[in-house]
Amino acid sequence: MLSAQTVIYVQNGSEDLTLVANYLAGILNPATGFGIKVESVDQAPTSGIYFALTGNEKSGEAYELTITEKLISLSSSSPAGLFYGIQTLRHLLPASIEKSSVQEGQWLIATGTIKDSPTFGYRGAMLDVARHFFSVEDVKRFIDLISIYKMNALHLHLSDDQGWRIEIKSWPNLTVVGSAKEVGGTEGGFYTQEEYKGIVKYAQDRFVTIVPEIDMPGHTNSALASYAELNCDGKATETYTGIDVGFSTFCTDKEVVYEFVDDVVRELVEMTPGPYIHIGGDESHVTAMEDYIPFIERAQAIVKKYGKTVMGWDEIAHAKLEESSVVQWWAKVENAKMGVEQGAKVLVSPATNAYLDMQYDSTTRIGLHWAGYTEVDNAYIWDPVDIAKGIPAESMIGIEAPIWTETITNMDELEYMTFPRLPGLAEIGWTPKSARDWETYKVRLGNQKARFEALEIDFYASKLVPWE
Ligand code: TNX
Repeated sequence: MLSAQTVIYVQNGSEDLTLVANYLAGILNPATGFGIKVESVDQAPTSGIYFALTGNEKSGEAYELTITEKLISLSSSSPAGLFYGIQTLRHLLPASIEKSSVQEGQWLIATGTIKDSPTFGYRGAMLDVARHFFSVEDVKRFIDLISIYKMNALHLHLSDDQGWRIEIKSWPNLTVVGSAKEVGGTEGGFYTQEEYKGIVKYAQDRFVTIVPEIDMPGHTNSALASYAELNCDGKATETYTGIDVGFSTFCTDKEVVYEFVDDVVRELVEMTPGPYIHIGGDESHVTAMEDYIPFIERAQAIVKKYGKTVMGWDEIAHAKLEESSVVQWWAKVENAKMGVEQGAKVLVSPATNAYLDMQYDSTTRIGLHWAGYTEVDNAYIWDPVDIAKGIPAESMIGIEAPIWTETITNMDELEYMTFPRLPGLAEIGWTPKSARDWETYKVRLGNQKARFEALEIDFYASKLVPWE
């Protein structure tokens, strides 16, 4: 039981441990009102909460949590593992722990031992901030929400036909013209580089890697409207606030296009501690294949030159890929296979099961349904290896759940589409197939209701789930 006397002890004053211990204190203190503190010890204490690092590897997301009547002991070979152990501890506490003001109650925790580790190293969500812009505060809240379910990557779709959302100092019109509007013609927005670095840091403190995406050579109208020279006819396009796709393209024969890509990638890389730069590559319907392929290959070479790994939507597999490159399967599994045959890796995001912008059913007021309706069970009852027939688990880095925002205009709508599907998708990334079962999962999900409410998450109360 937590009490006003509870202390979080960290082994030998380790800085890494202190950071995660402070994060736990930040979760426990608002609702308990205890003012739990972090202290350093050189030996395991007999009571309280104790964090220890075992071994010296900094990677490795496994953790062990042992709870006895007096002591909660959490160990891992890495701070990330401790962070996931904290999330588990959080779920073992009453849901009211999530409230931001002091709550009555006994903070009881069941005793026992949990040894836990993830199936996939990449467990992500994607947020489209181009169709509708989401503020820095919104993105931070989204990071907090995905990290409760042990996701560790947030892919930000930073540019599309309707908006350019990241400051690029060498091409300033991008954020003068290109970011002004969003779908529907309302005011858009962008992140300054300082703001973006703040997002990256916030994510890093929660062991979430930000994967920035600049979508090209299609989905580029916001850039084409900002700079005339990126167009074949040398004329800037009109800005666009509709929701069609596949009508724009860079002029792939022009050298200035590659100077542009080089500058954008260089500036992005300077703000990106994570390994990936996502180059988009989807739905370039007005780029001829003989132009598309060399474009992707040059963009890939630019990303490589700056020391990063390419990620791209599955169409990029038509080009010659580096073995390190990652093909994000969303539409055609044959494309993903073509990537694997070249030695590339696959990120699994089938639109039919993993897209959070798909409507739950025909009565859902927001969202799309081009890939079908995705009820809560459909988002849970699938397995990456089974669904991507012919692609071995070794070629998969993990799974990602994208949310596209053509119809999603604010945080409430975003949460409504994300919850309660995201916890199930996160579980597919974390838990082996043998331990996943809808009948027991739906009960566990139903128990999350109080937690969603305490966190003020707007969620879809699907009839398939026995909400407690
Ligand atoms: C297809 S998924 C797209 C996006 C849309 C999305 C809507 C992908 C790589 N391309 O441009 O926003 O469908 O669900």
